[in-house]
Amino acid sequence: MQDKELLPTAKKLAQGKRLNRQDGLLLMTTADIYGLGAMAQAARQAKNQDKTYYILNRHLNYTNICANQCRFCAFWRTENHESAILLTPAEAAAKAAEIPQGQVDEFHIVGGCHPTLTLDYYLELFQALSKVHPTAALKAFTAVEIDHIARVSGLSAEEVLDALILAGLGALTGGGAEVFSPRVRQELCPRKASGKRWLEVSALAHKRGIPTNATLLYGHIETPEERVDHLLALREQQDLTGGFNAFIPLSFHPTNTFLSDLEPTTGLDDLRVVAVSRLLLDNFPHIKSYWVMLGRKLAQLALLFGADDLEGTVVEEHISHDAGATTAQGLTEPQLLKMIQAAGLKAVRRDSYYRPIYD
Ligand code: V47
Repeated sequence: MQDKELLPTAKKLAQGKRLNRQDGLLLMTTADIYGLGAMAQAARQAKNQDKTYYILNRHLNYTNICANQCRFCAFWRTENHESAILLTPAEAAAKAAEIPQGQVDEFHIVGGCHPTLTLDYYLELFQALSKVHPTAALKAFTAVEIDHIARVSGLSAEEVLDALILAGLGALTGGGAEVFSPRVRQELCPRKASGKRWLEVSALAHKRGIPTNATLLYGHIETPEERVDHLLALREQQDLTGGFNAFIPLSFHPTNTFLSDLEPTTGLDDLRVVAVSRLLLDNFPHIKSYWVMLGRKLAQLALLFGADDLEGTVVEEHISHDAGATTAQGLTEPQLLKMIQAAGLKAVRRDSYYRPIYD
């Protein structure tokens, strides 16, 4: 360990003790990336051994029309914009029908917060997709979308979740969490549901047996303290409800956003956030290395810095590509296998609930 200041934290980890805010801040600011990485990798090994998960999935964005218009986002459009998109359920089903049977285990469905679509649209979307691929799980919407759909439909979030669950909802995605700090939210996404509400809606899903994911959008105006506090708020919620499956750090992509003057994140900062997440989120089963945003090479390296999940085949991605991501739109199963196996790890094809399909 080069950074001797990390020794008390390392000792706590060796004794199986939980890290606190001070530990988190030291880890989030140390220059000792190898020391940090070694601790995170030990935690990954203890939790998941060599297993590295991936899924055959499709990302499906049903609309980019969004009432929130966040300053960090290049994906949203106003309703009358020439590149505004709103798929009808039939159009979404036609896209899904292009996928051969057995080649999709999950639809990852997210969109903008559309100003007028009500619950019926989302139920029809589920119905249409399930008809084409009845065995694919519907991992759909962020906690922010659930809150938004409820308000537009004149319903409670509980009612929306119950109706979606009856229609086949299997899990919520982890987006919309951004940074919980009210300061950051006020500056970058003032119209979006608060961090407190994001956590509340996640808890409502957990109480109904619906697992969810969580994210942190980092690398813009947030401070190390705000990163750490975000992670600790997630850990606290997980202690209460236990329904989070994976945490996904999302590296900010500035192109075409209101923050386009900012530099993208560095590789070392990306690895740092993965590693610190693994160490602070001791009650999260999985940390995802999202290759779409990290890039293939860094995503592979992150598998040796605490991450144990590579997301999946994805196939079509708009949110980070609209913001300048230069990664492929999708990867094939052999490409994912090569990344995992070349890191000396054991690839496990999973379903949406982290049950092995084969390994
Ligand atoms: O909610 C928006 C973020 C999220 C930008 O749950 C940006 O398994 C970077 O949540 N640069 C959507 N990020 C992606 C997401 C996700 C991805 C993969 C897997 C899962 C999962 C969830 O992307 C948004 C927002 O936080 N985002 N704009 C940007 N310019």
